Amino acid sequence: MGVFERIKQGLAKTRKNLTTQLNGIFDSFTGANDEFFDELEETLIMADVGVEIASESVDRLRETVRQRGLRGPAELKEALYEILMNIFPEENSSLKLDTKPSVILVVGVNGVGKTTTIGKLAYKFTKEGKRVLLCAGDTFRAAAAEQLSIWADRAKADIVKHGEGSDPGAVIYDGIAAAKARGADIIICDTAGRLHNKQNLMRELSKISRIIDRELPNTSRETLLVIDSTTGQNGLIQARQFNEIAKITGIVLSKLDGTAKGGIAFAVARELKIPVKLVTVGEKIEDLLEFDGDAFVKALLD
Ligand SMILES: Nc1nc2c(ncn2[C@@H]2O[C@H](COP(=O)(O)OP(=O)(O)OP(=O)(O)O)[C@@H](O)[C@H]2O)c(=O)[nH]1
Ligand SMILES: [Mg+2]
Repeated sequence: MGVFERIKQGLAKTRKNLTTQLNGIFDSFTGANDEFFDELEETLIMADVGVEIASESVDRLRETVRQRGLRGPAELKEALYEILMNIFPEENSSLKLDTKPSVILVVGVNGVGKTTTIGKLAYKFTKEGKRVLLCAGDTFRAAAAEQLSIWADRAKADIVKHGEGSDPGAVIYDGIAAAKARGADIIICDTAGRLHNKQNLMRELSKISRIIDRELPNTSRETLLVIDSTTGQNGLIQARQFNEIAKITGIVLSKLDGTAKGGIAFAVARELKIPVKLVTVGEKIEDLLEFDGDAFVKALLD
């Protein structure tokens, strides 16, 4: 199955909701009148696109219709497609991992899909022939390292882990040493999503970050924030908080298969000004896709 088909499948719930409604609006098109634009705006808001983006997009569509004298539903749909696509930044959203080793630090609140995403990422890289080492930096939750070990096995990646309650900084330190000794291409670090309080989490993440900087200066690093797309606009609040703690270089929008409100991708792209780099569309090891704004919008409006 091609990437486009997989994103379409991953968006099945959103498509059933948003796409069906959009098609309904365009099919019963009787003219570009207030009623039409109001309905369109409402539909976009319901899909979690965000009030601001919905109203802006509809205003721009109104303007485009006027300027270009658009009449038919197909023309309008094409114009909407262009407007929505422009919400995603032009810049290349692929991971920048140019050095050996490179580091990916994965952060996010508990349960969003960090560990699962790491397993999928590891699999993607080992399939490309890369040597991957996972660091079990979530020492807070008892079963966390065990869960990561299972993914390491599946993905044929190495893993460095310590016991529960140990210092995640020490795990990262050992992981980096092991990666250097074994000639790993990519180090992927898991982190705790839940600590006793925000200060602890902040301290822990900045410590991990400092150790990476110190032990691997001039190394490509991605700090990926995983946002659960089923939590809707709440994910945006989390993202702002994490961005204060660590410099986030990319967003992973997880569980896109589990929501009818995939419009959150637009809100994330626009409001955070951080590129969405990956999406996950299921619990299986291959359910990770590189994000492509063009394909995403096409899959929604197709
Ligand atoms: N449907 C669906 N479920 C997912 C996806 N990604 C992860 N999950 C599920 O979400 C749950 C939490 O995933 P984890 O990877 O353990 O999340 P985490 O962020 O590591 O959680 P903590 O370690 O507790 O902070 C698991 O049951 C996963 O199977 C996805 O893309 N789609
Ligand atoms: Mg985890």
